[in-house]
Amino acid sequence: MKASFVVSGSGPEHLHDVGDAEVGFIGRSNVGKSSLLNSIMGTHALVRVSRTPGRTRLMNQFLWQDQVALVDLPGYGYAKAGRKDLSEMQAVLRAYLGSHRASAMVLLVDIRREDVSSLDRGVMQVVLETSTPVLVVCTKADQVPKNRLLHHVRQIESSLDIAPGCSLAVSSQSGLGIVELRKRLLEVRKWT
Ligand SMILES: Nc1nc2c(ncn2[C@@H]2O[C@H](COP(=O)(O)OP(=O)(O)OP(=O)(O)O)[C@@H](O)[C@H]2O)c(=O)[nH]1
Ligand SMILES: [Mg+2]
Repeated sequence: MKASFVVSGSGPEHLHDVGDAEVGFIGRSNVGKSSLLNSIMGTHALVRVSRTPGRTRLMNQFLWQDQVALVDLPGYGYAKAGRKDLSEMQAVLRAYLGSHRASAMVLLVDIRREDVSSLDRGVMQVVLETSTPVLVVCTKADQVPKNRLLHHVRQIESSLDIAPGCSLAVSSQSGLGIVELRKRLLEVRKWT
């Protein structure tokens, strides 16, 4: 596995043209974006995992396998950050999508939240408006009993209005779904 940090920036104009494709990772603060990026890339500390939520303020770009650029976008919905944080995040997301850098997006939702938040639905809508392909990834799958996993996944799919079977359950802790996610990311140009 090969991975490197490329650059940090407040907007898409700071990112570099590296690899054959780019994928943006978005989700609520504390959902496990940075941990997932480390798991995908097989690194432990390349992406900083926050002890306090809401810390990733910048876009952080990584290059994985010399092929795919992965961008850790700022998290949203951290209660203490308030409304300003939300509108800032939406502006950042719109700017990122508007730059047409991303071949696709990965939207992360916590698998324990069967009914996803209106924030996640809002983000999904913004992404779909730009016709960017999106994969919904249900994080922290180690936190629900195995026999409840599918139920949670189906609930999330239904509350985001996506077809059953279109999301992927993962765990950075147990490694569940990581091999499948890597496989999909390497063929991201085929996503629809
Ligand atoms: N049980 C479990 N905990 C996880 C998993 N992934 C992340 N966490 C924990 O969730 C917390 C947040 O993880 P991060 O990866 O920093 O989340 P983030 O989405 O990058 O957060 P921000 O950058 O603050 O928006 C940390 O305490 C992680 O250890 C997982 O798969 N399972
Ligand atoms: Mg983070």
